[in-house]
Amino acid sequence: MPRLITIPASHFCELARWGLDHAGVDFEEQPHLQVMHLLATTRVGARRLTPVLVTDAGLVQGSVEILDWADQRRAPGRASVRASRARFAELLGVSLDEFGAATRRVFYANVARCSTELGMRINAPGAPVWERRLFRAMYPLMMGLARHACEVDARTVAAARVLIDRALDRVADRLGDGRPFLDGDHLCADDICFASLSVPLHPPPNYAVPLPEIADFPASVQREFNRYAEHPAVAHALNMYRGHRMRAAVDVA
Ligand SMILES: N[C@@H](CCC(=O)N[C@@H](CS)C(=O)NCC(=O)O)C(=O)O
Repeated sequence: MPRLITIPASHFCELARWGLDHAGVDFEEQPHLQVMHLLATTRVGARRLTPVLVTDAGLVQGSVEILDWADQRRAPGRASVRASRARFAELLGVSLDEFGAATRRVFYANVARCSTELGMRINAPGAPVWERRLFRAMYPLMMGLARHACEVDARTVAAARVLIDRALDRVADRLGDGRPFLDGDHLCADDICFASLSVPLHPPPNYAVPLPEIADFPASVQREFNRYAEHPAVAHALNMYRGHRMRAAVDVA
């Protein structure tokens, strides 16, 4: 069975996970905490970043690449969703990676406002016990390294918020004619990509990894979630989760 190496809190990993679930492809998820994921990715000969799918025929690396890999192997009766980075970039006005990096900066800015306990509940579900213990013991250092890797500072977070607002407005324009999906009448890869990469803007329902309740976050983070949830583009992302996320729950024992 293919193994999906993930950082459970990562929205790029969620995109790959959703692609596999949507296609009805069985897989086993191997969640790791940030920084410690490097042991898992280098062990299989992958580059640094997750998600990595380990298959009998070799590695598939990259969220969209895994979604497409799964689409080519989809179970009977599952609808095809082929991703196109170019089409997504045209929709958002920025590339998929730029949008994902921007929402990830907001994620890290929000997690920095949370207690260590809450941060562990957000970041650690499913990770091996030894990783959780070590990460918890060195939490400020680990989160600092993760923020450094993602170039998170006041300037980049402010720029990310501007980029996100512009991209959301473009998505809302596309949805302005009342269409239920970004492509028209059917769920398409853009809906999955957009909804996955928007997860940091507002925790969605029906998520594969257990997330804290909104009420558990600090008030300032809740305010930001609420502001985003009012945007029609984020409302669309949440609707995609509500109606179309066929999830395989991550084993968080
Ligand atoms: N273009 C990649 C981006 C993947 C990516 O940025 N992954 C992040 C998690 S959100 C990661 O593994 N970061 C670990 C690191 O920077 O060492 C994709 O689409 O999968």
